[in-house]
Amino acid sequence: MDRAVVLIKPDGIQRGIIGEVVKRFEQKGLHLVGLKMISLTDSILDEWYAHHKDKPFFRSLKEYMMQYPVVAMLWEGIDAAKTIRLMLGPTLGRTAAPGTIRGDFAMSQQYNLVHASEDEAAAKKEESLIFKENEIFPWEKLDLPLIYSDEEMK
Ligand code: 3AN
Repeated sequence: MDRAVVLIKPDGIQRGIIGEVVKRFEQKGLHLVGLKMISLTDSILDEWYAHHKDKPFFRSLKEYMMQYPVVAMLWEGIDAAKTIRLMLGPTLGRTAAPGTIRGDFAMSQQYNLVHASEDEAAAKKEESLIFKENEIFPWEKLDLPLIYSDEEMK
């Protein structure tokens, strides 16, 4: 199983969509192994958004991400990052298809409510920036054999 980090960003917290986001990933069959509220810091964000550090929006992106706390989640599943990013829709909310989270709730490029790790490598880095070992709970999810075939789980 792969993991992906999801953040409900400050605008998502203000818009009251925490339950909606968790509900969608749960009903999809993803497995929640970490969940907490956290205030992101300048140094976490420097690493988190290192790939954006030369962009003109870097400073305002960091200020926005520190304005209110975020809800951080760690989800497991086969191709977790890819699946979750499909469920989010593209970065620019107003171009996201209905049925996706951004398609249903977002209009903006910056205020696009939810972050998800881009791929497995990004997920590992983000997991280590946010979660301590004792904040991750790999509990046994009893319905996994109904979500994946034996072949897929090998
Ligand atoms: P995604 O959130 O879809 O992974 P990225 O990694 O390109 O997209 O961007 C990270 C965050 O940076 C976005 N969620 C958004 O808040 C912000 N962002 C991206 N592009 C812009 C932009 N052109 N202007 C302002 N903010 C942006």
